[in-house]
Amino acid sequence: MFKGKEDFKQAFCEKLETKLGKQVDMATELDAYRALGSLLKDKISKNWLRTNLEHEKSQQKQVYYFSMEFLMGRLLGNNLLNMQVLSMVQEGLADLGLDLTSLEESENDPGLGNGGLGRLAACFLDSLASLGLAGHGYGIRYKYGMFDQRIIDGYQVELPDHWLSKEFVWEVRQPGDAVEVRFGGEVHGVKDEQGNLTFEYSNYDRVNAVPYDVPVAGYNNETVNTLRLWSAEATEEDTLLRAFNHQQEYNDFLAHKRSLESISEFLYPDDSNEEGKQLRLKQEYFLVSAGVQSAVRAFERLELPWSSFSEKVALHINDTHPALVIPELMRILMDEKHLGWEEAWEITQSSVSYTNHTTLSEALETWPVGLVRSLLPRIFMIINEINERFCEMLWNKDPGNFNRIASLAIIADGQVKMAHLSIVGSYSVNGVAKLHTEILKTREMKIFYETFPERFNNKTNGITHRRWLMHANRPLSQLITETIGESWKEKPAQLTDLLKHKEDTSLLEEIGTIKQNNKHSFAEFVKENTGIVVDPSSIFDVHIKRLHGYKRQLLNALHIMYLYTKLKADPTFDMVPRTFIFGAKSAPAYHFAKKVIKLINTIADVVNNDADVKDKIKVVFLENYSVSLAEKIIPATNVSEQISTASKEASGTGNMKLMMNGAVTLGTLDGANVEIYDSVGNDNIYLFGLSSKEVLEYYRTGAYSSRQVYESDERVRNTLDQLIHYSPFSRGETEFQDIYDSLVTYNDEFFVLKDFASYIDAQQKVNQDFQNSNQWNKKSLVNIAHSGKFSSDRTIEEYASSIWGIKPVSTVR
Ligand code: NBG
Repeated sequence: MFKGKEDFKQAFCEKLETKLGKQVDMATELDAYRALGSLLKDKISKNWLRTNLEHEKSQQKQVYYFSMEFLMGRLLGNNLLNMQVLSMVQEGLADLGLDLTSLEESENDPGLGNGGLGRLAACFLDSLASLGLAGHGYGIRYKYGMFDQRIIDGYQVELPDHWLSKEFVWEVRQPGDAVEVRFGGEVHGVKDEQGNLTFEYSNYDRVNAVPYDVPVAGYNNETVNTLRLWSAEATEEDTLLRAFNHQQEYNDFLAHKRSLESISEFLYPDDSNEEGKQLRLKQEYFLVSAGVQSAVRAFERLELPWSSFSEKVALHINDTHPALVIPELMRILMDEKHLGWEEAWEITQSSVSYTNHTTLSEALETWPVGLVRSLLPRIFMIINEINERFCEMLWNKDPGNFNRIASLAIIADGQVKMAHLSIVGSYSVNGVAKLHTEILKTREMKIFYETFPERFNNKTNGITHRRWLMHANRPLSQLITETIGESWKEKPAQLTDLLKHKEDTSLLEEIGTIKQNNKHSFAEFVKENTGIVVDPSSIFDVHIKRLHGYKRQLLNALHIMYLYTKLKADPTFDMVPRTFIFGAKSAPAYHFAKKVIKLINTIADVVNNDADVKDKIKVVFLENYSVSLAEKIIPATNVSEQISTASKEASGTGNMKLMMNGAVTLGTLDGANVEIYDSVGNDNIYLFGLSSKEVLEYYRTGAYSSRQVYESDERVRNTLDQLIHYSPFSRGETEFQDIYDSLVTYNDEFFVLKDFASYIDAQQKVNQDFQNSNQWNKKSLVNIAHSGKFSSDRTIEEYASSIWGIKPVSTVR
């Protein structure tokens, strides 16, 4: 690393010169960021090579985490932290007249993910490296990541995300490791000399998968793993060996090339929603085929028999998107390595493990048989064979039970069911929070659970405390260290030591002061970016996540309308001033969600401009919610809104980041909220609403009537009527009629009205409790203290020991 500050400064100036041909006084912030980033990458590369050599030498089992999404967020700060040079670099830059924070802001957010699922993958990579485990990510290098959200006239507008425009300094293009991926064409069965059937392909399209490797450096150790992002390019044969006789041929060639390269062009901006588009299936197979080929190559370098494949390689699939790993590995083992079905199946099934991230039916992937057959003919044959053998096994176990076979089959009703393929082809299926896993076992995947009980297990999600506490909230992190020592950084479970100090009033005051300071800085940010002036002593009440019906931003919005109306009617109504902060992107085609964004912005407009209430309520909708924005909001939050309809949120991870920063959860007993509640106890969380059992029972019986709630509860009625009758919110327009209809006419799928009364009560309690700052700070402390359990280090340790069977390779701990 660097010998000291002076050494760093010299290296930095040299880098500016050699990379950019500039001196410090000529460099812009972007220049300085690029120089600093590549300097760090050079430094990381030594350990990167060392890690790879060590893995090869020790023949360490390698985990490949296949995910269509890696929502990494900015890497500069994270790498400085993990390499333990943050303060030194900050000081060195300051000597040169540069401000590290501004440099960090120059980095584009690599937003290669939608939300929780992609961010989880990023936290996992950080934990794998920090625990010295050999685990790597395989993903796609989308040219355009998650869209850039703008709010215009209250509506969401999507702009392309040009994240590569500033150069992504961390990546290394590795054309030498490119592999070919094939689509379409025909498959022929051919008998070889021994009379064995083999398969040949013809007339297919091929595309080059070129890897770009990003180093993932562990915290305070020498491990550097790899995030390998694949990019689609036309093959050399397709581009070079052509003579164009006519303009038309050239045009056709360009169109063909463009269509091949479009595979890695953009990320589908749909969260928990399956779109079923052909290009998406191409993307999935592209990732899978490139990744499996590359993992197989690495295994072959060990020169071991195929029977030891699963001792050396673990292929993990992040939801069903990469489920084609199963037939692709079968294809390679059979068609290229000439293994028989039985042996190939044994290897595949003992190497693949699968995480389920949702029970929402609209998110469960299925693909039309015709599409899979034409796009991936050989893969389809293999899926078909897997299905037939599986159905035969079911039949032998329980002859005549057609219903069971029909409900478990991988191919049924003209569709390939990816979740079924994933369960049948893997040795481990895990849910992401206790409640979610329970729902999988007892409801959504009940019959599968009965068929393969030993495969099912729970791994409650986690988040990296390095990014979300140590980096995002340095003052709090320092206070914790002053109070309980340094070791929580390596063993976050030790945060519980804070509990010994929960009666220490001066510590509680310091926790309050840090929160207050964070709120001040955040208020500045809000003012600069939105023009809205918010009061840092008001309660910062935060709802940040994708916009989705089940996440119920609408419930929050209706409650603000209710409060506003109450304040207007009774100006003496006593409440602690409250700032409601939202950050949320909606899928571009999700019209209802977009309407909710418009409603929130309309409420903001009304409330923020009404002199009668504006000291009491402010509403801020922040544009373009992203990892880097989350890092600013979370340390400044008092109240964490986790108000999904019980049973719908598989886990949630924002809930964990917020508690780790001392916010108190206001939530339903859903996802990981249940485990947060178990940890912090009743006094340190605000619960409300239906339980998951009640919700599921209502769905089963159909006994819920939202109209009944509407008619019997005046508060509900008065609030909802303002959506459609003349009011400051509707302004006489019919814009919000569809929201009203979804709640009243179409029976409120997500029980917003049913939970409204108990939400009001819980909010009222927050309002009261916040007034006792000592007690409130104590709640903060208890939340921080119990958040160590939700570190992704704990989660990854569980995956490592009970799914992948791997141990740390090298670590200086
Ligand atoms: C999401 C769930 C969240 C969960 C994350 C990470 C999908 C399909 N699922 O509740 O909705 O926290 O996955 O597990 O994006």
